[in-house]
Amino acid sequence: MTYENLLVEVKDRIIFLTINRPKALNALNVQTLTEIRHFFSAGYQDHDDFHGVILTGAGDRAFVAGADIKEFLAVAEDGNGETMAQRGHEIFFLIERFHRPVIALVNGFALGGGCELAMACHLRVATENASFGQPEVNLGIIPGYGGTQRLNQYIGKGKATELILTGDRIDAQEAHRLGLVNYVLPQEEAREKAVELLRVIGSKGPIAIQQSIRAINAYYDGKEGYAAEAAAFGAVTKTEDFREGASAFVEKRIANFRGK
Ligand code: CO8
Repeated sequence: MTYENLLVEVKDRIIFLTINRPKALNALNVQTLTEIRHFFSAGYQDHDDFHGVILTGAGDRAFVAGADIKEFLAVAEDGNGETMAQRGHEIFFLIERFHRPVIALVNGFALGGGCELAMACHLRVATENASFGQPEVNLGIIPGYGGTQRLNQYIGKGKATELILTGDRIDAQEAHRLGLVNYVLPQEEAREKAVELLRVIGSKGPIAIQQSIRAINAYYDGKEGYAAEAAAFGAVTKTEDFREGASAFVEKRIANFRGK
């Protein structure tokens, strides 16, 4: 498969995977998600000769600013919000269950689906300008790519609930304090840190690494929460509030929600 929106660069046994839609702040459209799915399933699944993957966003403003709001407004109007969320879950599970460590190098906005993507990775290294949040409620929807499940895992139910219900954004230092990211560093040092982490991990027994990932994930493997999230996402995408919220974003105005 030829990638339109992903750049793949292999250097010293490390794969740099860059989401390359900087004009849309690397928002995840269907094409990009299809390519991510391909990379983590067909692309490199059977290769063992690399230490791991560093996943980042092109440019210096965003890791990923979320699902592509302009596109999913159209797609969700077909009435398949639940299926869209389920498809997203499957792709993010591929990352979480990948046989080599995947490090999110969060170099700017990690919002909505972008925060969820970073959380599906095994480790997160943030640059000082990074920010995180689940702003879906501003659009009249909820996190749909696992955010209601994974944010709890990293920062606990209380703070996760606050962030999801307010849609507030936090900066990299706060994300570090809460345990959402492993390191916060200036831009160049952040990249070096991610490389160094993969080199250290790459020097260990690959089977031990793979089995560690499998065992860590096993604790969090409950399917019910993800199914509930997909069903809830399907429900909210049927509301007028969702159309209002997403249209307000596209039209660059404040949404007027009416609870319908
Ligand atoms: N989708 C599509 N386009 C986007 C997105 C996005 N998520 N984010 C930014 N863009 C576009 C803008 O529309 C703009 O395009 P244009 O130049 O054509 O107007 C360009 O990127 C630059 O953005 P801004 O002009 O808005 O830049 P600012 O610096 O003023 O603001 C922000 C940066 C704060 C990041 C702002 O762009 C923003 O708030 N973006 C949206 C963030 C957001 O709400 N993310 C969550 C999206 S919903 C989601 O992720 C749900 C996930 C689960 C889905 C499950 C099933 C589908």
